[in-house]
Amino acid sequence: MTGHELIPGFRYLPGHFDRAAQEALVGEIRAVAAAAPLYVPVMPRSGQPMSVRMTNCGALGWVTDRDGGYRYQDRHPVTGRPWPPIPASLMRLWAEVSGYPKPPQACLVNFYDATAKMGLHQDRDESDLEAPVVSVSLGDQCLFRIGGTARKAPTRSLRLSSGDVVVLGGESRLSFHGVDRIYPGTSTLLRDGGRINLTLRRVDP
Ligand code: MD3
Ligand code: FE
Repeated sequence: MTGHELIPGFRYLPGHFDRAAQEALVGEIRAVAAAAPLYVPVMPRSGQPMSVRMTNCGALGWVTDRDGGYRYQDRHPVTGRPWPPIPASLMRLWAEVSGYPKPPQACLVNFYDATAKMGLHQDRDESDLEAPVVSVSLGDQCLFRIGGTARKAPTRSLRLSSGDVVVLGGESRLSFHGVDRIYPGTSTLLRDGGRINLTLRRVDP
């Protein structure tokens, strides 16, 4: 994406994590998913399943279901147990790149298989919209798209690779964004392929 520096508050840190750090993160996320299994989220009202599988770590997790809608809650919706803690390496990442004084409360884990995608949306279920969102990509590359704060504003596309970090602060925090496609076979990090995206979030002011 050329000109992404023109979206105020958007920072792209390509290759922030080296291969060894990516492997360590995958191990930590596998442990999270062992305690808090990936599940299929469904859209409010329609009950349509999303193509991404999800789980969380941290005090709060982002969840969605037919009747309750989009929200943060302190329990896994299937097991009813608290979410496991955010790994220390991700707490350090937040301290290094967020520029925000309070720690993250939630880390949403999205798993994409070769056919999964995520439609254009805004993230606005957090009460604290001053805090940035910090994203980490692991595994196969994806085509990420980001626009403006109006759905109809023009968008730019960026191919995100394993180890890349994106910080969405300032005006970019309320930008519409999504994942148009996964590029299968573009990374050897995950034995069975696919892509993991981690988003660190502050929920309460
Ligand atoms: C721009 N995830 O979980 S990460 C999401 O790759 C989400 O799984 C995508 O959108 C993924 O909500 C994109 C990059 C990202 C994350 C949060 C943002 C971009 C953002 C919040 C505001 C603006
Ligand atoms: Fe999002």
